[in-house]
Amino acid sequence: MPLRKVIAAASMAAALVGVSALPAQAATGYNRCPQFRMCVFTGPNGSGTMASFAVGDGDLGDSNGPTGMNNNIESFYNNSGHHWDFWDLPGYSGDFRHSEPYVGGKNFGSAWDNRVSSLHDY
Ligand SMILES: [Ca+2]
Ligand SMILES: [Ca+2]
Repeated sequence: MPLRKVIAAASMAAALVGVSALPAQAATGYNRCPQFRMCVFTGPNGSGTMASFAVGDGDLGDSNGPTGMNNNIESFYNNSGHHWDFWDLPGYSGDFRHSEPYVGGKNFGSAWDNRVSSLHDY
C-alpha cells in the first residue's frame, strides 16, 4: 500500500476511535422521554422540567400525578404511539389541541404556551 493511503486509513481509524470513545451523555431535552409515553416540558424544545404520562391526567393542578405542570407546559414529545388531546381546562374541557402519534418533539407555540391543564390519550 502506498504510504499516502496508509496515512489516510490510519487517520480514518483514529477518527472512528475518537467518535466511539466519547463518554455517554446524560439525556437532555426531548431525548429524556421514555418509550410509549407522552412527555411534557416546562420550557421550549424539551427544556426545563419533564413529566411523562402513559394515559393522561385529568387535572394537572391537583396532587394526583405530576405537580408543577399546570399552565406551565411549553413543549411536548409524543413518544406513545397514541393520539393525544391537550385541554386548556381541567376535566378535559375548554379549548383543546390534538397530537398525532409519533410526531416527535413540538413546541406549543405562543397561542398554547402555559395553558394545558389536562391531557389524555385515546
Ligand atoms: Ca393530576
Ligand atoms: Ca389552563
